[in-house]
Amino acid sequence: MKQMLIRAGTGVLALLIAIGLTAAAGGASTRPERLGVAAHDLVRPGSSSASCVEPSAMRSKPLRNAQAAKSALHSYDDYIEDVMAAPDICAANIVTNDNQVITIGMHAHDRTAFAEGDAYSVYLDTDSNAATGTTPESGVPAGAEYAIDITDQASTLRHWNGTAFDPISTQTPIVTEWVDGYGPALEIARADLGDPQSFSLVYVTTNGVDHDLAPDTGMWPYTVSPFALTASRVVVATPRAGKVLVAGMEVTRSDFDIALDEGTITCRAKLVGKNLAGRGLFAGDLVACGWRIPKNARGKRVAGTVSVTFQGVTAKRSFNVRVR
Ligand SMILES: [Ca+2]
Ligand SMILES: [Ca+2]
Repeated sequence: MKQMLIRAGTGVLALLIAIGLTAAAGGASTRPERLGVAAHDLVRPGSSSASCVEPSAMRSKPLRNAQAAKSALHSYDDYIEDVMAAPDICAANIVTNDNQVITIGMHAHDRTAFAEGDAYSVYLDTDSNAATGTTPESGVPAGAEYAIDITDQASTLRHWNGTAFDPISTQTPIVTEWVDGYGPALEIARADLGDPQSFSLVYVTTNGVDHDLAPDTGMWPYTVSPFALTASRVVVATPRAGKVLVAGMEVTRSDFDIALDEGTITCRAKLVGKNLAGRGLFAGDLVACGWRIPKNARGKRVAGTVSVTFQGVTAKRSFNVRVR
């Protein structure tokens, strides 16, 4: 399963990191202190109702820190203890997007796994018009064009045909996993939802005739953001003749406010107009490049760039230093 998630994309895996469950993700390298307020502060492994905020703190707002002003990560909180038998949706329900997928996490604080009798769905109003789509009934909110039914490892999609839901196949499988200490999480291709630029959503859990709708009335709005990479200042180690010159930068991805650790790195540098051969790698939270400096280069200048491209987006920084 983990391998499948890694192959399928970073979304669910990154969600594990974003909510502070790095260990469950199999050793991802992002450190908790790099997370924003993210659900890191709201969710802990084995969380109980105590980790859900009080109703007075109900929020629907972007999760962001000063460093990642372009964050796409949003968190939504539901009341707890508003159910009889259905899984109780809690705080820190998460939605985010990159250029290809939308990642949705549902925090069910009183469950530890998918179980017989429990059902989980997300209803989406993809034309942001509550007057079109579903008519409300028990366990179904008004205005939805799509419903994702979340099941172990593979979820399914239904589309509203005007009077009822039709099951539809997706071009890309809806990658799904139960995140320990949190609840179900999935990533769905934007194209499979008609690539909406904004939508509203309602989380629904069911057990028997009991439901938890989150929010209780209406829907939570979400606006899709263009995927963005934010590069820090480039840091260059003291360049010495005959040694490897190393330059690196931190690049934050907008979907999870975490360091980018995938993509294509390009390393370019010139020593007085002559190209140096470079090599790039992801090292911890850094995108790093290395170039071997000729032994006779002392006192000469090296001008270079470190760049990384992921999902068609490039982050690039330049430097110009004198060889010691
Ligand atoms: Ca609830
Ligand atoms: Ca609608």
